[in-house]
Amino acid sequence: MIKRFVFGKPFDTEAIINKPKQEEGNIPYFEKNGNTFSYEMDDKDIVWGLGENVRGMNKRGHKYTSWCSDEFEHSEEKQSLYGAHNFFIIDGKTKLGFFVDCPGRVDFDIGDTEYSKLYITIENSGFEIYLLEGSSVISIVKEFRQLIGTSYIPPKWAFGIGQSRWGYGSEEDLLKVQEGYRKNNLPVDMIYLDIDYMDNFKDFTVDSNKYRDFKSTISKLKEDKIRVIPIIDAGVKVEDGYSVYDEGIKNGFFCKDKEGKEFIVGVWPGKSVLPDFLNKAAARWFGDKYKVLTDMGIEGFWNDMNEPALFYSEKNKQEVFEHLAEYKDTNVGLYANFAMKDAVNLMANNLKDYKSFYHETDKGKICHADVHNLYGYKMTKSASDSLERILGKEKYLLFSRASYIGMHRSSGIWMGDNKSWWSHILLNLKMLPSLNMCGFIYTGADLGGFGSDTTEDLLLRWYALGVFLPLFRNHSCLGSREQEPYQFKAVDKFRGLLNLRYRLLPYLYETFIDSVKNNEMYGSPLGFVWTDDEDAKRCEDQLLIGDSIMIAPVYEQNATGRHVYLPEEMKLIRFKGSEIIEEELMGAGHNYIHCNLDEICIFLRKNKKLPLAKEAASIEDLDWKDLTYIEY
Ligand code: MIG
Repeated sequence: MIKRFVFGKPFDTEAIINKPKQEEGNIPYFEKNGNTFSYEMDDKDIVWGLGENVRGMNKRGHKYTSWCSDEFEHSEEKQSLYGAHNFFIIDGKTKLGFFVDCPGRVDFDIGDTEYSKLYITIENSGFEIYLLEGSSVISIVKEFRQLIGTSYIPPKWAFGIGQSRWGYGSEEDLLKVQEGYRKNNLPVDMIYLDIDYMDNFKDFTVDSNKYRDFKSTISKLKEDKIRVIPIIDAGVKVEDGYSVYDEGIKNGFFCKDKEGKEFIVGVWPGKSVLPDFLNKAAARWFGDKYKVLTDMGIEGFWNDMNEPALFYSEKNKQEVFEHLAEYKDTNVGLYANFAMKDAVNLMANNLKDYKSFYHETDKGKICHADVHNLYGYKMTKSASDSLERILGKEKYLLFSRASYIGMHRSSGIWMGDNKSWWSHILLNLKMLPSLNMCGFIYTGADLGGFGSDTTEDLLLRWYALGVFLPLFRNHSCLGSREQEPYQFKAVDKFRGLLNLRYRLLPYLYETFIDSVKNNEMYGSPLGFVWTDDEDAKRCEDQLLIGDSIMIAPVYEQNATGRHVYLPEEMKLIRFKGSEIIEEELMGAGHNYIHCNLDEICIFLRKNKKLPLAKEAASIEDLDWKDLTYIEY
């Protein structure tokens, strides 16, 4: 049962494709006080959802804010990451799904202020609320997913291994990665280009000092079955003579300030302007630019900095410097010291800036802050529309950093700037089901960690989770330790895990397609399946992948195994690299499982079978039909 309530005059986000008729009256179960809705939770209620966020699968005990943010430190106290995914499910005696469809800021206080109280506060005056009732969590997920429409399916090769690093810019860099993989007999399907390939960080340009002939480099790699996936940033460099800038100015396609002048911000190239993706003509124009690169053989992209992330705005920067000048000849004590630092740090992604520029929409001029959470979605939609026209449906790879529900229909997301921290293996595992609930199925994390220096053992353990994620990509930050698998002594161990990825792909791909087509979970908390098992419901470090297997990756450094909870009898399949070395039936209950750095333990459910392919050097080499089956 889905009920739709409308308040004020909402801006149509296009998150929902099948809108039920509008209800009159109050929202059942919830109390309304202004724009705050509250709900009384039972002690045992679990709250699942909210997509991309820190902390647990059970979101209870913290505050979250939907406000797409360039947040490079995913620590426990954070309340917002890059996505705005306003959907959650209360799982108790009463089971309720709740979705706030609103492109502005929304706050969720889930038992933080008061353990038994859930508060939702919406800043905009116009919004829609969907209340979903069902007999089980999974039935509510399915209802919701039907409401928001079918998720994106990338081409098959997008399920292969991807290697990325901020810093690869030149042809030499690409060829070095290719050689690193091929010489070490490591399978690979994609190499990513970060901002370094561009001429002065200008979108849709290629630095001619780094490539003799970009197109032929791309086709050379393609002959080796490797696709090159470049990044595109939201900000456009201010530079006369740069066609993207010139055309955008001529047509009025960039966001403007109150006075109607282009709003100038600072991003990679320094002074930049923001394409107005909420203006249909501007979006279409920007989307068409991707053709510059598809014409050179590119078939996939990642969209970045589209919260949009702002280093500063030109106007605010001036004010900050004036303010700082006041400290120059004064005695800077404790509070002045804080204020001085804050003045600089708060220049980035400043709310005042987000309130200072406007979009030209079908509904007239709208202040950015009121529609902030749609920017990345609409940027990525402009790209996916164009790529679908150029390459065709299911023929392009596309994922974005910022997102809103609705974007899941035409692209994926990655989980953003994690760190080479052990705790982030677990964080990324927990994010997967929350994202799946919101329709984001094609997703994955920067394996090895983006920020900080990784270690061999951390990368191996991360791969043991990554093997099961739809998007498999090793990515790291400029200046961090190089973390391609061939940089490590244990390259043989890495080879084993990478080979296992391809062996598992028939199962993983089928699971992926099934979750898209039937609105199922790809990675599911145990509590969605064993709904009356308290231990299963509280288990937050294991996942079901599809309906046949359970995974339980090791995420503690120096651990030689871990605790695993089995809600029912299962068959343990132990892989050493890509080979099975042990199969053992295990009874239900709490167990301790040993698992070496080069091993992966998969738990197969009763009456299910796991197909395994032969190893392959790339997706194109994979034989999807020549399978062996492990049965239980
Ligand atoms: O704020 O393009 O999340 O993957 O390597 C840094 C450079 C900008 C952030 C992305 C990251 C990427 C980096 N970008």
